[in-house]
Amino acid sequence: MQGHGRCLKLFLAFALLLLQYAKGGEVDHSHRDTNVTGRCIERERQALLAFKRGLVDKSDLLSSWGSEAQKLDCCKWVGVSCSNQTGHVIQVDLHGLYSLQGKMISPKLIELHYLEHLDLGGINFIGIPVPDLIGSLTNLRYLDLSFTYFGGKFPSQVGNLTNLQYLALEANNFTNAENLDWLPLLSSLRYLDLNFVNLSNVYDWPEAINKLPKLTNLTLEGCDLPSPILFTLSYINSSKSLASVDLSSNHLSTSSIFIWLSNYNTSLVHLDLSWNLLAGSIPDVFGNMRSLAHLDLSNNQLEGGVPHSFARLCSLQSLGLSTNFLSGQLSKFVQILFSTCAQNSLEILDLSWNHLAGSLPDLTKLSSLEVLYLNNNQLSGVISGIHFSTLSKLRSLDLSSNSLVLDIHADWIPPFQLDYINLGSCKMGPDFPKWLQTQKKFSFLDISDAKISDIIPSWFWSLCRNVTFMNLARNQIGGTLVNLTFEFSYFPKLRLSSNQLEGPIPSFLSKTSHLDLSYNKLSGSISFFCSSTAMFLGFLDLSNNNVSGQVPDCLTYLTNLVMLDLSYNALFGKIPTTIGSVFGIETLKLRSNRFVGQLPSSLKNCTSLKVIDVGDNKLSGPIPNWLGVGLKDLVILMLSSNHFNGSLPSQLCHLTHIQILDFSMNNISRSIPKCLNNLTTLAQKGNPSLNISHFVYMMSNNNSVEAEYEDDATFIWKGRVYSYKNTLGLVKRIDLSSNRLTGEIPSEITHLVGLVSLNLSGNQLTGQITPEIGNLQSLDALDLSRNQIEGRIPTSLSRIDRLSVLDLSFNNLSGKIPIGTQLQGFDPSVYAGNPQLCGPPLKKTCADQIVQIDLSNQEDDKDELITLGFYISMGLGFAAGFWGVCGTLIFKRSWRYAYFKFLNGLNDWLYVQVALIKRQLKDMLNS
Ligand SMILES: *[C@@H]1O[C@H](CO)[C@@H](O)[C@H](O)[C@H]1NC(C)=O
Ligand SMILES: *[C@@H]1O[C@H](CO)[C@@H](O)[C@H](O)[C@H]1NC(C)=O
Ligand SMILES: *[C@@H]1O[C@H](CO)[C@@H](O)[C@H](O)[C@H]1NC(C)=O
Ligand SMILES: *[C@@H]1O[C@H](CO)[C@@H](O)[C@H](O)[C@H]1NC(C)=O
Ligand SMILES: *[C@@H]1O[C@H](CO)[C@@H](O)[C@H](O)[C@H]1NC(C)=O
Ligand SMILES: CC(=O)N[C@H]1CO[C@H](CO)[C@@H](O)[C@@H]1O
Repeated sequence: MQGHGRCLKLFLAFALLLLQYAKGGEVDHSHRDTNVTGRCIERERQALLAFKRGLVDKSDLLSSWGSEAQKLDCCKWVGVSCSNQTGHVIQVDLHGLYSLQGKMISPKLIELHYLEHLDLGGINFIGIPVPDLIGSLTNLRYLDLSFTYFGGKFPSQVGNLTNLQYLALEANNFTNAENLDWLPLLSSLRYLDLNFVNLSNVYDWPEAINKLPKLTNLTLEGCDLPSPILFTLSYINSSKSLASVDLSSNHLSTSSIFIWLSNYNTSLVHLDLSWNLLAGSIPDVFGNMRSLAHLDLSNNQLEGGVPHSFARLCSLQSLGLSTNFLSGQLSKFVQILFSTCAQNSLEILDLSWNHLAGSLPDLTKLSSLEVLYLNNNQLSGVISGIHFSTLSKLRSLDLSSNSLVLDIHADWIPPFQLDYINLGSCKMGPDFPKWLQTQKKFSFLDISDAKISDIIPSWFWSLCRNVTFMNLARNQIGGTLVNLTFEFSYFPKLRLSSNQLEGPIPSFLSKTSHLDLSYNKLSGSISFFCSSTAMFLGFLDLSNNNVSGQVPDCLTYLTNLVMLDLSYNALFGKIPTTIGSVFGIETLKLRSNRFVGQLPSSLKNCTSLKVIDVGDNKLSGPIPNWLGVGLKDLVILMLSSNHFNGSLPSQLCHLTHIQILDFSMNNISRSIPKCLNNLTTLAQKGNPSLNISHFVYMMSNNNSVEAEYEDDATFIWKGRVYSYKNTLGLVKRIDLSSNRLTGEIPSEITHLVGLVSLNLSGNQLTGQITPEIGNLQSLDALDLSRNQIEGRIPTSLSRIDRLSVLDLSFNNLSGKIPIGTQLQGFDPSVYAGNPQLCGPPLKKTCADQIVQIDLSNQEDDKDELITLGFYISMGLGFAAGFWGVCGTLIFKRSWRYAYFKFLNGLNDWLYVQVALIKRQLKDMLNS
């Protein structure tokens, strides 16, 4: 939720624009006097026509602008208004005609000298600069160029428009404004919107604003505003009229901003400082803003509690303090806020995502409260119906992610009708909450993780007709999902995962946009989505159930599906060819079923696929070439534990985004392709994003909304089954183990410096381990066991500091195990089955008994982690014995690398001894 608010805001704005456009893109011109004819002045008509020629009007929105006889009166043209006295064009308002594009602005526009109102908001001028002539239209009182995507230099010529009262330049693509020196010239300005104009170099912006005596509304969202410098804060001449100030999404960090704002103590009504870097405690300054009705300080780094001065805010209607580091008892907050006057005015209180503790205090005085968000704090205690007894206006309630218990009498009749109910993680079981039956209007319901172990009552579903989101996950809700004959009004997002639901999946669930039924006991076939109502299904997770039968060949209905997970069920038969019609699919998981046959070739149409996991089935045939040709976006490809045969096609090397390639436990033969160095993601260290996330388009409330989901992947890692989600982006692995691969390990594999795990065990590989193996510096696990690899273990292997799992057993390796590193720290079994290997940690000594002591530091990169603290910790570690060392390493993971680096540097015989003792200790502990 955190951090998405802003995207949501932008998205909603965009959706609204679209909606307006969809409604015909018509502007309201009802105020225009349509009866007066023949007033249009020819020179101005020609200027307007020239202006039109500078636009691209594909949808013919300006069809009324023409030279034909019946169109002579330009005062009747769409968006044009003339003065009813002089006949001059005084207004051109094309706001909201979003399909218009601008190529240029005709210089003839200058003829519209009497123009007072120019609104081109939303016309895309694709980066051309604002022409200078704008500065000549000096009668302009209203200029709106927001969302016009003009580029070039900031148009400071608007400073010539001294009559301007309204100026909006939001969302253009100007280069940084160098100064606001032009601004004080606009002495009549009341409304100024420079949202998303880069003002990062304008340190004196508060001074420029102070010089506008009539300014009431100021919005500078996302301008990269620097904090004001104290000496630029002048109190003289400052405007006293500012009522609404939006400085959200900037870099404001110091208290100088509060000093500046205190100029406007008496006038401020609306103040938004959200998404800045404000730190420390909340200052007293707001308490002096007597008219303040809306205050938003959310998404900063504020600490402590609310100051006592807040008690003086008698007009406060909404207070947003979400996502800060506020702490203390919630009751203290409530006491201060509502001790006096605000208790009657406050409608919206958002204290979510802080560190507030204590129990829910008495809220009954807040009788005007409509929205209460206390989620994601550290609240505890028991809530009863009495807490809400007077809150008859409440419509949004979020208490989720605390440690609250809802102890509500079964007969409780709440005084409110909620629209938004989020009580996730509030314990309210074991019975299904009966009071929900009184709530007839909710569109959002989350009672996940609530310790409900009951059956969904029959009255429940009919209340859900209009939901857009419903989450009952992680309870013990049982029973069958009855096949109701109703349809959802919208296409809701439903999460019912991790419950005890049984029986077949009813067809009314097909009219959803997101359906998660994973981890239940559902059975029967999955034909419920064979219906045209499934067309908006974007996310479908049925994994870990008991559904069986064949996948019906009607995937053609799932035209918007992005994610399909049918893993861990009892499905069988072939993967239907209609999968090829799910063009937008990005994640396909069919793991652990009993699918047979080949991968359908229609899958190559699904060019958006990023994740394919069909592991643990009975699929057969060759690994198709088209995987590498058509599915270029693949990040994860898991075909393990099937019956695939043939060779590894060299086309796989085209998968430049691939991170996980798992073909283990098949019958793949021939050699490993040499072109592996083309797998560019694996050939890079690290990863810019930790997770692999996808956006799903969803329908809700007749609007489209995007939702996000993150991929996870489960596989065997160091001998255990692991699931990765939040850090999946860091997992880079190749697993070709347990096949019939032959030939040498291509040396190109050492280009894959991002690899974290490489498993080639259980094949028939020959040749030597390439001496460059040490290039794989990210490697955490290397398994080459059960092959026919010969020669010495390259010394470079000993320089992979992170290596924590190694298996070289059952090959034909020979010679001495390189000394001076953690290679001696591994259990001897990792070298077993190589009769000609010798040296520690093996008991077998080598023929040449001379132990080389190399004290030179091979690592030329210095490492700050090897600090005094590290040595001390090491010392303590050794003092405390083996577990002390381990404790240190487990405690601070980054130190583990430092530790191994340190040992590499040390690189002497002594260490070998220590390693041996350590291993013996370990053996002792294990036995
Ligand atoms: C003409 O303009 C005046 C002032 O702008 C306005 O009061 C009047 O209603 C207008 N007349 C018509 C017929 O629109
Ligand atoms: C702006 O005003 C100044 C001074 O009146 C004038 O010299 C300049 O030409 C004007 N610029 C534009 C673009 O009209
Ligand atoms: C904005 O300008 C930059 C640099 O001039 C350009 O790369 C970018 O594509 C422009 N964006 C839009 C939306 O025009
Ligand atoms: C200016 O701010 C006031 C106070 O917040 C608000 O009521 C008004 O709608 C704003 N005006 C515009 C044009 O946005
Ligand atoms: C669903 O919405 C419709 C239309 O807004 C309304 O008439 C109906 O009462 C609502 N039903 C429920 C259960 O909320
Ligand atoms: C007085 C006059 O011209 N009235 C006209 C105003 O416009 C409407 C609709 O265009 C006509 O129906 C009236 O006759």
